[in-house]
Formats: sequence, C-alpha cells, structure tokens
Amino acid sequence: LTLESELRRAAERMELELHYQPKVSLDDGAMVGSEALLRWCHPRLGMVPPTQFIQIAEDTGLIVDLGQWVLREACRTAAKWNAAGMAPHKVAINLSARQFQSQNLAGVVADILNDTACRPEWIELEITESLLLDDNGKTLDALSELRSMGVSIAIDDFGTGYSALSYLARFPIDTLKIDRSFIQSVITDHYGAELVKAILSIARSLGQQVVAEGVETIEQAAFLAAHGCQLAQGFLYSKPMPEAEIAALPRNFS
Ligand code: G
Ligand code: G
Ligand code: MN
Ligand code: NA
Repeated sequence: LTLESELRRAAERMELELHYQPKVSLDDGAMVGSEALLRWCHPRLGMVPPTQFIQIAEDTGLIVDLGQWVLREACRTAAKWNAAGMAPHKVAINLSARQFQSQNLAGVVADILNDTACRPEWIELEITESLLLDDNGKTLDALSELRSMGVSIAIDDFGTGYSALSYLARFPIDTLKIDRSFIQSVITDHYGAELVKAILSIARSLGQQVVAEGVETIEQAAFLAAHGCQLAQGFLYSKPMPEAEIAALPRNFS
C-alpha cells in the first residue's frame, strides 16, 4: 500500500488527530488561544510528522478532504472549549492553497461553523505568503468573505516567503505570525533583533496583531514583550498536546 492510499483512508480509520499548542498573551501570561496541528498515528509507522505527509496530500489533492476534516474537528473543539467557559479561546487552523482553489472555501467554513455551533470569532485561519502571491482574484474574494463573516486571518511563517510586502495592504489580514527562525536569533544576533523590531513596527502601523512563534526562552519572551509583541507560542509555554491535555492545563502561564 502506498502512503497516499493509506492517507486516503486515515480519517475514516480514525488515525488522524489534532494536537493544540497554546497561544499566550505576553502581557499577563493568559492562554488566549491555540494552534491546531495535524497528527497521523500510522498503525505500522507510528507518528508520521505533518512535514512528511502534508506535501503528499497537497500534490494528490487529498488535502481538500483532509483540510475539511481538520476544519470541522478544530471548530468542534473551539465550540466545546468556549462553551465550557474557557472563553475567549481562539483556535488557529492551518490552510493549504489547494483549499482555496478547488472549492468555495468561505461556504465550506460557514457550513462547518453552523454544524459545530462554533462562532466565527473563535477561529483564525493561517495561510502562507505564497498563497497571496499566486492570487488570481479568487483568494482575495474568499478571504474578504471570510473576514466579513467574522473569521480572522493570519499570515503564517511571516518573513520566510517572497516578502512582497505590498500584499499586506491588499489583503484583509488580522495577524502576522513571525517565523521561529527569526525568534531564535533575537537574543544572539543584532540583525535578528532589528528584523523582529522592524516587523513589529510594520504590524503596529498596519493595525495587525503579532504572534511570535517558537519562543523557547524567558529572554526571548522579555525581548518580544518589551518591543510590543502581544502574543507568543512555543516550547517555553507548551508543546502541542492532545485536546484533553490542553483542557487540563492552568489558564495562565505567568
Ligand atoms: O507541529 P509541526 O511539526 O506539527 O507542524 C509542521 C507544519 O505542518 C506546520 O508548520 C504546518 O504548516 C503544517 N501543518 C500542521 N497541521 C496542518 C494542517 O492541519 N493543515 C495544513 N495545511 N498544514 C498543517
Ligand atoms: O504552522 P507552523 O509552521 O508554524 O507549525 C509550527 C511548528 O513548529 C510545529 O511543528 C511545532 O511543533 C513547532 N514548534 C512549536 N513551538 C516550537 C518551539 O518553541 N521550538 C521549535 N523548535 N519548534 C516549535
Ligand atoms: Mn501554523
Ligand atoms: Na510557522
């Protein structure tokens, strides 16, 4: 059996699972959200990391069904956590470009929100810079419709793509997620520190929120807080964990 045909059946065999990594306010340490990250527990191979199967799923088109499974599962969890008084907790969901091209994404999201009793403000969709550069008009339409529904949009891995900064003004974007390669250098490298300060300054001017990814040390968190970064994610707080383990965590990391 090829990995592709096994992946095709992974969802119905309940081999897929979402883990969640807390997103923390640098102001007061409160857990204000989380990022949903896909995991495949393969019966023979064990845990297959997404870096090994997302690309296959994208190349074969399987990502469209897989992505819908992820959306539904993450919205279900967001609704459950917010209804249980964990509120307000925003769940971030990663999207691939194929999910915009091959379907009416805004319609799909609207149906899933409705089915799962999830409010639009309880989710954020994470897209990459490359998606915006390839736009044929369809992406802008879908993002605008999602935004008008009340769903927020984040740019993932910010700074690692083609950096055509003009898209920041053209597209409805709420949040920039600074890639962890930048965060890892803020303390050790002068240029790294200046780059992160410049990104924070651009985001502030454009009214966008910033999430620092891959925060591993107190020194990094202190630097980010001192320069006006609002939110952080990383091993300093928590690795990605199953739903039940996140729900059992204290709501504050300070
Ligand atoms: O935790 P980590 O190894 O999980 O994730 C690696 C990368 O895989 C992430 O940076 C993310 O871009 C991608 N990824 C994780 N989950 C999903 C998902 O549900 N959909 C898509 N399209 N990408 C994902
Ligand atoms: O969507 P994205 O590419 O940002 O996925 C996040 C990836 O980064 C996941 O693979 C996750 O496990 C990983 N990650 C999360 N926090 C940290 C961290 O503090 N350090 C490192 N090295 N990786 C992290
Ligand atoms: Mn992401
Ligand atoms: Na990232």
